[in-house]
Amino acid sequence: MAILKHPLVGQIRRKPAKYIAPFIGLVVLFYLVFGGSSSYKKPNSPYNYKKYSKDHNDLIPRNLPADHISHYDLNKLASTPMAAYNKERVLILTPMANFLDEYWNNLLRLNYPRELIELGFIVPRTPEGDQALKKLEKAVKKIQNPENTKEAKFVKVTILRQDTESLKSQLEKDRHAFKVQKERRSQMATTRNSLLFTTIGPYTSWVLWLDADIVESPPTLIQDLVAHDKPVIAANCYQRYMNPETKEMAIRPYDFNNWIESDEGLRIASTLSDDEIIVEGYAEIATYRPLMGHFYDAAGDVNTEMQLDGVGGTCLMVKADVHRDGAMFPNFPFYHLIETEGFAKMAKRLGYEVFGLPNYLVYHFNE
Ligand SMILES: Nc1nc2c(ncn2[C@@H]2O[C@H](COP(=O)(O)OP(=O)(O)O)[C@@H](O)[C@H]2O)c(=O)[nH]1
Ligand SMILES: [Mg+2]
Repeated sequence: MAILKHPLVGQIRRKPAKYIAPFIGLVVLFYLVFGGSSSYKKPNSPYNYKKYSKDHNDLIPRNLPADHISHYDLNKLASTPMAAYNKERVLILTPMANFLDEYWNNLLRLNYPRELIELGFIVPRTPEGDQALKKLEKAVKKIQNPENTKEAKFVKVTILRQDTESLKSQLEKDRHAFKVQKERRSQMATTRNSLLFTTIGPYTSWVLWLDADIVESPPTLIQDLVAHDKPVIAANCYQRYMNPETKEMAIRPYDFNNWIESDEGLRIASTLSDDEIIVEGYAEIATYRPLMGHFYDAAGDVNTEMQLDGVGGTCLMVKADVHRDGAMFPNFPFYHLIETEGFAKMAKRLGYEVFGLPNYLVYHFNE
């Protein structure tokens, strides 16, 4: 081998330290300058993260015997209409760009036993998210404080800081613009998936998706939704507003993602290329799908059910097995649908039925 006879190889063999030490120094310097900075990306937010000692890990339960194994029999894990009676755990999941006192107070008014409710939040890494996080932490600490013996505590609260992109502007006119929908809905899908897959446990029976701007619902929300015993069921999300003509408060539909597929919707989908999506509620794509928002009947039975093909995530109850079987929020066009509307399609493809309650109202904040 000619290379072994090279004079330089001979010199390295005689005085290895002289030649190898500078080389190692160079490698270390390169790592410090480039390696360190590329693996650690400074967040674009002023929020200070607490430094944890290396051995700190909240996820490892303490004082367990070394041979401890957790057993969960998923056959015995049920999601029944008598959820509270059967002590079924409900995981309430909220992606949170803003913290609203009205949302929190409404959450605290829910009268499902708190020792059966687990909360999960995901907050974007934006200055707005920093504000939301601070307020949320303060509110959670107040309730969960062991010295607060007056109020019942939630069995567990998880707050995640998002590691994926968010829209720069969360103003209603910007986030609702038609041209940003694919990007925004795809980001929201990733966000919802991160939240779901990090919080669902082997003991979770129900997942309630509740947006951070739902400010009013019946206190019996959880009991009412589970009572229908449906794999997926959506409340009808409305909004209160001042009617400029009558000068009185009135209500109007807000969430247009709860819909029944139409022939025109299917026809439009058949003309689209693989990458294209349909988002409901925009004049740019008139699908003529019947929207649950328009089916509200003030005099009707609050328990009226209707089958849906698309759902929104504002207030949506899901049997945990639907998610466990693999139904998630596609952040890519799935049958030309994305995020919560794609989730409904995926649940249906997995063999589950999807429902809505047109006369059961919850209210979205009015910006
Ligand atoms: N984590 C996270 N949550 C978000 C983001 N954008 C919106 N949200 C939350 O996701 C939910 C739905 O978003 P929202 O903007 O209210 O949708 P809209 O009501 O359909 O306009 C709300 O609870 C928001 O607070 C985001 O970028 N990251
Ligand atoms: Mg909203």
